[in-house]
Amino acid sequence: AFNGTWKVEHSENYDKFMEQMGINVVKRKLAEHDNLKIVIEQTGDKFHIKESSTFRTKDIDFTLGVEFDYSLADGTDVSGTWELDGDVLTGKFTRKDNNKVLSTTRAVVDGELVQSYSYDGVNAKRIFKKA
Ligand code: MYR
Repeated sequence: AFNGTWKVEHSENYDKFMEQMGINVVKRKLAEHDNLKIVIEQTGDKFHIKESSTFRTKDIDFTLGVEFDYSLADGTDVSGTWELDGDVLTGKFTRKDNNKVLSTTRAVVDGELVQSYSYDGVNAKRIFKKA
């Protein structure tokens, strides 16, 4: 269900979320228009993700339940896991600089990929349309 090419269509409360993450206003303004595109290829419990945006392109490989390292687009390093809860991917990532947790989910809702983000009490969403 997750497989395909997904392009960000709109975001909700993403600026506040990034602010809580400690990202400065200049980077936040750029990030609001990052044209994020993710290509997801799931094979069993293995995922290959190609991320591209105005900031970078990046290949990510992970296996459900297995911890991996990832760097956010602003350079913040995190480590954590994705799990599948029914039809919802649930990610729990810990920042290496302050040990705070960033929680995220991905679910396909009415043909759109909805990704939620939660950090330090602030929630946001990004909604992606299939390309
Ligand atoms: C992936 O599955 O795409 C890689 C792992 C994702 C880890 C968590 C992503 C959170 C991204 C939040 C970006 C906000 C910038 C402050």
